[in-house]
Amino acid sequence: MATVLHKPPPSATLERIQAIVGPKGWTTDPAILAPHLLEERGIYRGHTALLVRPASTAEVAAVVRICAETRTPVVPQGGNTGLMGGATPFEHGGEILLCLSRLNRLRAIDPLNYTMTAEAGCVLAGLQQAAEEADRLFPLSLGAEGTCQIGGNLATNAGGVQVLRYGMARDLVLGLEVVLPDGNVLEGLRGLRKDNTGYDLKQLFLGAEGTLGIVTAAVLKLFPRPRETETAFVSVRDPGAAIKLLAQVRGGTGDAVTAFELMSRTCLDMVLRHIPGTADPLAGRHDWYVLLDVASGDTGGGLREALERSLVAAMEAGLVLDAALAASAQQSKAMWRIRDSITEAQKSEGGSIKHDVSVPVSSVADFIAEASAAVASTIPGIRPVTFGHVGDGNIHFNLSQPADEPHTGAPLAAYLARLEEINRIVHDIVARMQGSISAEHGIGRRKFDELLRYKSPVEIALMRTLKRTLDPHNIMNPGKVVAP
Ligand code: FAD
Ligand code: 2HG
Ligand code: ZN
Repeated sequence: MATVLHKPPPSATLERIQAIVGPKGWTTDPAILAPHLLEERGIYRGHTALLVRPASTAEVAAVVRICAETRTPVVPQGGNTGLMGGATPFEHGGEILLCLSRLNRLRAIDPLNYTMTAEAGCVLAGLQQAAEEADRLFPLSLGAEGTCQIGGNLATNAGGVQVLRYGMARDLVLGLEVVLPDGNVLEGLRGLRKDNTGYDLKQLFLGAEGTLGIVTAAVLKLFPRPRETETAFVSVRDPGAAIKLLAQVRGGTGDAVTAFELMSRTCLDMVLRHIPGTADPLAGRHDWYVLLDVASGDTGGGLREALERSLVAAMEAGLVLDAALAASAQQSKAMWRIRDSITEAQKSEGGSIKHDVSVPVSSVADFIAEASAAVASTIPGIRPVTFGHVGDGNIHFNLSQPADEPHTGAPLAAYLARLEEINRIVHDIVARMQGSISAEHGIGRRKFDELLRYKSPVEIALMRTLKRTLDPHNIMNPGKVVAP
């Protein structure tokens, strides 16, 4: 694991930064700092001498200019929901933490251009709502949407549940404003669909996890709002049947599938056990389920019939065992609550060794079968919590500790100590299937070493060249993603 050795910045540097943002823009209060220093799953707990909250791009730029001059490393933080430890400062306390939460204005919305211009600290759910009020759709959607911020979404190139139809976060950006590691501002807030003037610079910062600059605002793509949406909770024979079902429903509904999520019975059981108010949408017990949405701009009601026809055909073909179609928006919400609660529910089931991987969609079933067998023979009783955005070939292959051992103390520590061994088994299978060891969560600190192992030397060298060129003093979120 790469650690950067630093000591807390001198007080003169901190005072200069404090003067830029004014009394409302910084804190050293341990009680306020505490949640910002703890990573989502509690895996990392960092330290900092200063949390700074600039209220404008100009303030971010002025702070970063001082950081560049004094060689003070800076960790950008959005909603702190990232799963790779990227937003948590290191334990040495030498970095300042820069939170974007006060940079939260919706600068413009242009329904005819199908765009909105939002500052980095806007909470994702708020932007979805603002788009809806303008009779438009902003399609980025994920379980953490009530807390995560658009700056964090763009910095991690977040995926979520509608990638199948609308793409990843990077596909939703037309223009970007970024504070560079020397404090200069890249002013790229253009709302153009066509702009072929050389390198697409914004793409460098999307998915860079704050290692090349601080995203301060973006021009985001909007879409027409669907007029009809149908949700189905379906039990399927096995993961292979789920993949065939996807192809069948895409074909049968005029490619109207917007979300297609697989989950195992283990996931459903954990949710039903730990999340109050959830209920199994189907009567019998099954091993595998799919939750899917189809949506269309029509209001004629034909979509539900088309979905029903596809599901009946899939039942006759033995792919689908049972299905429930949501009869109301409320029922659809209840089905989605099950899916969105898996991460939370899994927290109550002892240690978890997570893998966020992707393989070609056609290899999803083989991956699940092979990886499940491999880990079961390594740790008897290990519980694969297998779910994810299989329409994108993205599987969350999270491995919970065996049920029959204590989930605290030495047994928990012993289980988590096998992280590297289990990562190797799972990631080697992924690599053999030409997949990715991080489909959507990024690299951060957690997968820093894994990236070196699985990315080609040419790619790593190019990434390092970019890092050195843009951030020559290595002050932007050092020790995350790739070292210079
Ligand atoms: P943070 O966690 O604050 O930061 C993440 C990274 O981005 C850090 O490296 C940070 O330094 C950097 N960063 C933050 N803001 C900026 C900025 N303005 N400029 C430059 N760098 C910045 N992820 C998915 O992809 N798909 C999912 O379906 C999904 N579901 C989730 C469900 C739950 C319940 C949870 C807890 C997490 C989920 N995530 C998912 C992970 C997480 O929500 C996303 O990675 C999200 O995009 C992070 O946004 P954030 O604002 O919380 O960023
Ligand atoms: C999801 O799809 C998220 O719900 C979180 O990406 C996955 O908990 C996880 O590993
Ligand atoms: Zn996910």
